[in-house]
Amino acid sequence: MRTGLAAIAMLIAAAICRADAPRIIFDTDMCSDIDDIAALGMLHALADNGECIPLGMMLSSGNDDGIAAISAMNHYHNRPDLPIGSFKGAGKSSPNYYGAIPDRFPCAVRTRDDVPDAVSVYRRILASQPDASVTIVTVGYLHNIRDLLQSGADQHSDLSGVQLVAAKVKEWSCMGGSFWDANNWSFEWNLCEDGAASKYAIDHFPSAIVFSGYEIGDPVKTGVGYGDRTPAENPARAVYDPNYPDWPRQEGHCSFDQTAVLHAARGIRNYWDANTTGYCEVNDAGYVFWHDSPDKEHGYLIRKMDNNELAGIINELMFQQPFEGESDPVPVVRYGGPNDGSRRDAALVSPARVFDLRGRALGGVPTVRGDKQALGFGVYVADAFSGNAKAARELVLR
Ligand SMILES: [Ca+2]
Repeated sequence: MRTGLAAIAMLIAAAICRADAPRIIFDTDMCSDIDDIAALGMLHALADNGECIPLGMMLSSGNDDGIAAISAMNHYHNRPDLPIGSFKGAGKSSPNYYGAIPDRFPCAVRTRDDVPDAVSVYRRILASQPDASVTIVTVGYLHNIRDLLQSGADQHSDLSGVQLVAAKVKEWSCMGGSFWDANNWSFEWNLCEDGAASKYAIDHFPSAIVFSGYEIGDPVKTGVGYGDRTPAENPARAVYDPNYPDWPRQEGHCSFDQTAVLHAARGIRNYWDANTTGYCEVNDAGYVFWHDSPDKEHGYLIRKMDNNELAGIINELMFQQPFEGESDPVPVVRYGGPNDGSRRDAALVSPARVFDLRGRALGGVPTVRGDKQALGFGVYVADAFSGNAKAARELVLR
C-alpha cells in the first residue's frame, strides 16, 4: 500500500516528468519505405520511458495499409485509443511495404475511410493543448501540414490554421530536404513528392522548423536483429523481416525517420550540431536551398556523433518492448543507496532522482525528504536496478 507521503512523492515525480516531456504529433507517409514503422515504434518507446507524450498520428500518403500499420503499432504498444487522421486526397500508395499488416496484426482501423480527415484531427488535438507545447514530427509528405495551414475556424477552434499552429506548436521536426551541400538546390523524396505542398507548408509555417535532412539518416544503419530482439507480435518486425522480398539489407536500413523522432523527443544533445542561421527556401519542385540570411526560425541538423554509435541508440529504442498493460509510465523515486546490487534500507537522499519503470533517468529532480519510516513502505530500488518493468512495479507497490 502506498502511504500518503509516498503517493505525493510519486505524484510530484509524475508531474515533473509530464511537464518536461515533449507533446508530439507524428505525421507519416507509412508506405514506400520501412523506416516509418520503426520511427513510430521509437516514439512509443520514448513515451514508455517518460520522454515524450504522443498526442496522435496522421497519414500523409494514400496507402490504406499505412492506417492499419499505425493502428497495429498503437495496439501493440498499448495505446490503441490515440487519435489517427488521414490525408484524404489521391496520395501515393506504392510501393507499399505494409500490405501484410492488416491480416496479421490486431488493428482497430484498416483503411483511410475509417479515420477522420487529418486536418480535423490536427485542429482538435492542437486546440486541446497548452500554448507553445506541441511538437509536430513529419516523416513523409507535407499535404497535411499545408492543409492545416490553409484551414479556417471550425468546431474545435475559432482560430485559422496558421493562428492555431502559431499558438500551440513549439517546433516542427521535419524529415525532409538535403543539406550536405546546403547552398545549392538539392532533391529529397519527401519534399519533392508534392513540391507545391512542401513549398506552401514551409513558407507559411509560423513556428520553428528543424530539418533532419537526407544526409542525417542515410548513413545510420539500423534494424538488423528485429527478428531476434522483439516478439513476433511486433508489427514492425514483420516489415523488417530479413526474408521480405526487397530486404536484402543485412547491414541494416537507413534511419531517415527515426532521426526526426529522436530529435523531436530528445533535442540535439551530443547527437548532432545544428545550423540555425538563415532559412530554407523551397521551390515548386520541392528542392531546397539554404540561404545564410535573413535569419528565420529554421535550422537543419549536422552530423556529429559517430554513425554506429547513433545507430546503437536508435536500435535500442526500436527493439524496446512495450510495457505490459501500461499506457503511461509510472515513475519511481529512487534511493541513492549503495551500488552493490542489493535491495537494502537506505536513507532517501535529497534531492532524489526520478526514474521510469525501466530504470532510465527522467528529466526533473524532485526534492523528497524522509526516510523509510517516514515513507512507511520500502521503495527499495537498488542502484543496480535492471530495468525490469514488472519488478519495478512490485517494488513500488510494496
Ligand atoms: Ca517516411
